[in-house]
Amino acid sequence: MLDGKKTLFSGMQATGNLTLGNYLGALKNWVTISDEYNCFYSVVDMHSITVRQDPATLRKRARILLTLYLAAGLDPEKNCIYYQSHVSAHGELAWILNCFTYMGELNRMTQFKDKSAKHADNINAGLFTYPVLMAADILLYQADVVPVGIDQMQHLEITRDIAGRFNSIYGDVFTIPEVYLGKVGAKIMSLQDPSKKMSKSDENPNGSIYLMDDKDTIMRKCKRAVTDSVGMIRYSDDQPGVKNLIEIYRACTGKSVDEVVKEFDGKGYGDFKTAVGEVVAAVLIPLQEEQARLMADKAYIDGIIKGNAEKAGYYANKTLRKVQKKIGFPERVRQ
Ligand code: ATP
Ligand code: LTN
Repeated sequence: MLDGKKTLFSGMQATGNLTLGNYLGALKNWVTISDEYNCFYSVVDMHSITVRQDPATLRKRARILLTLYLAAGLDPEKNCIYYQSHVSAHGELAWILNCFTYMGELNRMTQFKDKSAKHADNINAGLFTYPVLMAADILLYQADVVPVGIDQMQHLEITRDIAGRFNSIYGDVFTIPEVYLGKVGAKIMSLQDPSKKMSKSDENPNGSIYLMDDKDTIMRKCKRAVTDSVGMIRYSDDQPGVKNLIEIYRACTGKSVDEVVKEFDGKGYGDFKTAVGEVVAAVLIPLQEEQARLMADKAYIDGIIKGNAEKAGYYANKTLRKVQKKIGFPERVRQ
């Protein structure tokens, strides 16, 4: 614990184009809670290569993601924003934790099942041990809380299990992290199929609003969103499409469900969808402008990348050395 504050860790993969789901379910919550914690926010590029990546595209997307963290409002002086691959302790701890994780545990992970079905030609060992690297990310910083969307809860559970197992053998080495679920926007669904989460790897681009979509595209996608034939704007599981649009509207405006339902009482789906498009655009367009401004300031961004990697490395190595000592690796010789 630093300055009496607890520690928070989270990360996002630099794969695909980020969606409104990533923003409302993750990034936006990160900004809201960042003052309360000592925060580490990583661009988890090592996780990205569990799926084949084009090198130039990965590099570009990683930088875009890092600047999006800043554009969303995370202050790089107060929050440690860095590339996972710049801190070698992640890979080192992941190897150690691999030896404390059971195949059976990893076999139960739904993300592994989903991703191996999607990438049947490349079911690599990294995809299988992905949650172990994620556990290493979190445990290296002794994180107390980890804000993620609902889809990542299972990975948080396995992290807690691995940490508890390690601690029960070697004493209190790791802080056992708690999951932090945002109250609003924890699961934004696809606009085309409200039974599926909005995802950057969806083949149907109309299902997702991308953070970089222009206003016309945002409006078009909202207008085309799948609803139902009920014709009433209600927050009900029987109307998953409408419920999802209400969720998006309230996450973008800060209004409550009741307020939204009242606001659109008696109105048709057409008006409602247009209003959803407007509030989404009002959130995304300024974000895009700020991201573009930051991206152009190369020296400033490079300074953040370097300084924060050093800071993250300092904390990560402290934990790594402790772990290495506990498990019996030979001490380093100091001259
Ligand atoms: P992929 O399609 O590649 O699996 P993804 O869009 O699901 O990617 P991740 O990189 O897995 O995104 O997630 C980054 C963060 O965004 C995580 O904390 C995740 O829980 C959150 N997130 C992703 N999609 C949604 C969504 N539809 N609603 C709310 N949160 C989401
Ligand atoms: N698996 C996460 C990304 C991720 C992460 C982490 C999130 C990697 N390491 C550590 C929180 C903490 C995802 O796909 N969203």
